[in-house]
Amino acid sequence: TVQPEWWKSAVVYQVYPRSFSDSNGDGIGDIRGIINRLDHLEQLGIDVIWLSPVYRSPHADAGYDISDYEAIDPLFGDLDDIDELIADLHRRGMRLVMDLVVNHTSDEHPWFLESRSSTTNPKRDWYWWRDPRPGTAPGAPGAEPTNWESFFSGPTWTFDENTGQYYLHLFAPKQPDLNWENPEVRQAVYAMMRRWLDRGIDGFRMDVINLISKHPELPDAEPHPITGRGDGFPFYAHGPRLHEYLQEMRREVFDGRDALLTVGEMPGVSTKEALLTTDPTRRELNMVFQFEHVGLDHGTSKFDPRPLAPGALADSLTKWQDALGTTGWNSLYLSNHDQPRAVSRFGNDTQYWRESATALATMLHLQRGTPYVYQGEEIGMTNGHFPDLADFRDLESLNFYHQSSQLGLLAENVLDGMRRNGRDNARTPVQWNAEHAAGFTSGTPWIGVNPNHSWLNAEAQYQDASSIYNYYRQLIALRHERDVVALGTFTRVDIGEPAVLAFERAHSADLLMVAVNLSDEERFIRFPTRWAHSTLILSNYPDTAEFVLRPWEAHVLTRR
Ligand code: TEU
Ligand code: CA
Repeated sequence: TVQPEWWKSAVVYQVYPRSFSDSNGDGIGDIRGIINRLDHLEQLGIDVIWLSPVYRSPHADAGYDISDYEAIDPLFGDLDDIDELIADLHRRGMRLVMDLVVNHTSDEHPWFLESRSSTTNPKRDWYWWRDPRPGTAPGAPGAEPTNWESFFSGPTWTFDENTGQYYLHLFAPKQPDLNWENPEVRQAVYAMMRRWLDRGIDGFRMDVINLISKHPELPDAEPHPITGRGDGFPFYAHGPRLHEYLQEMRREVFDGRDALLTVGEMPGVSTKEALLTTDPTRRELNMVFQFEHVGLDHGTSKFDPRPLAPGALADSLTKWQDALGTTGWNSLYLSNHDQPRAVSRFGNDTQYWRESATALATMLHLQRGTPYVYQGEEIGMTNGHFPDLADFRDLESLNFYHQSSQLGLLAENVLDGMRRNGRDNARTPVQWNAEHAAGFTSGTPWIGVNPNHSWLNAEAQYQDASSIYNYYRQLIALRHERDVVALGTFTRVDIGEPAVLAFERAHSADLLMVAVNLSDEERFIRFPTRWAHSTLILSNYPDTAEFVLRPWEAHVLTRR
């Protein structure tokens, strides 16, 4: 029989380097800081680190704006540090996946500097240059070639005086979109990827990879009554050549190498597109990050959060389990550097902090797919503390705030939305101990440390058998010990309580039943009779009560 791919039984841990661990006291995390903390990850049992960008960058979007794909930003260290990290990880039996941000570069990347220098430059066509809209004054509002709203507020086009044309940027003006229609662009990207793999890395997390193929005609969107701009998503996402590009990348970069981990970040992806991308017979990617469950609480925008209906999260995740089934493959995540903290968003970070953090982890890690742990999640870190506007750092939040009065929104409401759903929540320093700056830095951290580090920190959890950290260790160990966790089928079991997610996993004769109460209330439950004689193998409460799951209680049962 064929061995299943290694990444099916792996657990990935995302490191956001800026906020993980600072080794030199400048207040910004760095690669040496990661090397110094590898015991924490090895003890946890994780198999892979996904490292957010550490490449040379002007940091307009915290490193997701890259000016040199093959150099390390001096803020984070140098190539020797990366080589040491790779060697150290491999020595410990762990792997390294790097972030690949190739929908766009920085406007300071030499490719773009050349491209913008003249309309006849050989790299002109490496980016999306277009004339102003006919009959308008170039550079004036409304003269943009399309009316699309960018992810970070404002138009997706910036006028360049020098050549009288606009360039496209789906994100910030400092993040011009590469033109993947041009085969030279694709070959340059593939060559760069091959050099990283030759260096010894084990895969890529591909930033907004579903945006690389655009609708070639660039049609206008339905305009918003105030801004005149609209959502161009149908025209710049999942374009006609996406799957062709992914298959080409597979051939040009991955073929002939040991199995790698490839995960595509795909905001707005449908189950149908995700299945096309992850069906192994189509030879594209191993898995994708879908966004449905992290959009459930969005109102008119992500900064207008709405309460979640009980069961909404469970229903959405179940839908994805069923849709990808045994053909595709899911990546399982509740948080990352772009999302608020999972325990604050989906759990109860006060009264049931420990219970809800462990319940959510149980629900996620025992589904079919590859789970991702975002740094700090394993100790139950909560949303940050941002009393004033000046406490925020992220351009997405700040840009939105500055254009919000135009939209008739109240500043205080927008600030509240930023506190709830802003990306800075995930970017406060990892809380290592109760000391200065939570042990993250000896200097002044680039963003405020959460004051709750006095009690919420890694050191306090290592020795405590009932801690969130030690619960994650058990969950991860379970995946490594029993094939059913990675490879079993998933079947939801309706136990008549929408706030309880119960499901069976089956792999040959090995069976698991997982039941998680995703609410603050006690819920009565009855398992199907076939589970009458079973063994409880994991729970997040110290004892069990019959027929009832207490708030955020999780049970894992097995039978043969
Ligand atoms: O994010 C893409 C994305 O669509 C969103 O998650 C985005 O961050 C935003 O929150 C939408 O409201 C990826 C990266 O993960 C993110 O950090 C980058 O800012 C972005 O691409 C651009 O590279
Ligand atoms: Ca540093």
